[in-house]
Amino acid sequence: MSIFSTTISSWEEILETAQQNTSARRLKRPGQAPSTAPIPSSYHKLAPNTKPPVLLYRDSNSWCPFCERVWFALEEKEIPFETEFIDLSNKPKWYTDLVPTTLVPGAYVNGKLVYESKDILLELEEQFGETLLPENLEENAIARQWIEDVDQANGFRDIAYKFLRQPPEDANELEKLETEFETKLNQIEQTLGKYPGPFFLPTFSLVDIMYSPHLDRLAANLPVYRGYHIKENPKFPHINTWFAALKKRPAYNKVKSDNITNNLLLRRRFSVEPIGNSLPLDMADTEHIEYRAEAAERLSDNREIAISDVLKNSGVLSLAVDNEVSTVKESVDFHLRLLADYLVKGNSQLLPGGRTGGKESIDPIIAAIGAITLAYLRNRICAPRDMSAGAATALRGAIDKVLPSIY
Ligand SMILES: N[C@@H](CCC(=O)N[C@@H](CS)C(=O)NCC(=O)O)C(=O)O
Repeated sequence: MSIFSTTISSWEEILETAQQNTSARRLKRPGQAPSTAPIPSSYHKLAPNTKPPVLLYRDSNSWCPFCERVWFALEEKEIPFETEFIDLSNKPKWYTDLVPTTLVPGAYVNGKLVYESKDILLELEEQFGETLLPENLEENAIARQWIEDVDQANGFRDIAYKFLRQPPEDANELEKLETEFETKLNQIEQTLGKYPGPFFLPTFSLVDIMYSPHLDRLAANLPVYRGYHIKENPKFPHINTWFAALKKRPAYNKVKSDNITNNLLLRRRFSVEPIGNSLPLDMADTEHIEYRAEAAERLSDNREIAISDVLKNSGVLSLAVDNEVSTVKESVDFHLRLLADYLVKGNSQLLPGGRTGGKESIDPIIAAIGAITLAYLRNRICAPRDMSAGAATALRGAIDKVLPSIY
């Protein structure tokens, strides 16, 4: 019996159920990479046929921590914006002519060109009200000083990334870097303890936004690449309370990356070798219906792109018998649909019994195509480029359940 006889919903049915369970939507970008762009949560505030007040130039893979700061602030301040993606491996001349540093992020804020993440953040405060700076004058001055310090004066970022990316052969050097890094991290821990509440200042501010993309990446990567833990480390209670408070902010959950994306990126982009396993998935996110629905919505709504990407890049076509591409395509389609259906239905979706699952066992080539498709997708998905971090975690968690049922 063929696996295709397993009853699963149509793409249209899955999309409909998914959209009932999440408000997350993306803009399609036909023929372009990335194939979708986020829609700002504040878009509804924009009068019809008006341009958003901000145009953000950011990296096409959404990996850049500096761009993440700006996106975070735009979401917090509920400023509608448009995104233009810049391919950093092949920056267009118009962009390098426009922006003196040639780096992303860059932005037009009500027609004014601004670059350098810190300066864009301050410009947004200037033009849209100081909602992310304290009202109290003394605290306001401290915030501005700390914002200046994050990237330069306190040296935290340089040491942190050196520690993370240093080739591990030289054990002494690595130990020295770890000590220097911990000293810097301790300073952040002390700074977070200066005011009551979980944030750097009495209220959430640009200082939190300046630190979050970097501390997030370090907390995801250091355990895997250096065996060093920031999260759940009793040495850093304030930093851990700060992470927990960030996780409650909708804007943060929209713009952040997930641990696996961060882990894969470090290896691929910076060729750092892991010394341990990837961090376990956040199980709460894998069960969250809103995240599961978002992942299913993305997969269903963007299925043509997903299927052609799997066919082109995963190696499945090598399993085509007599060059019969349509059977491979059908199998890729089927397994993605099985996954999307499982995401919206959860454990009530009856999964196939696997290659050795008795009478209903699957044709081994079909099962192999399914296994490749899902294993490829697990590492291909990149948050927040393709979906939110929570949805990416739910998707990877669902793949971990579906994969063993087919192969
Ligand atoms: N100080 C800058 C740093 C920006 C930056 O380093 N951007 C990187 C991406 S993460 C970039 O544009 N790299 C492209 C290049 O170096 O050509 C800021 O805060 O905006």
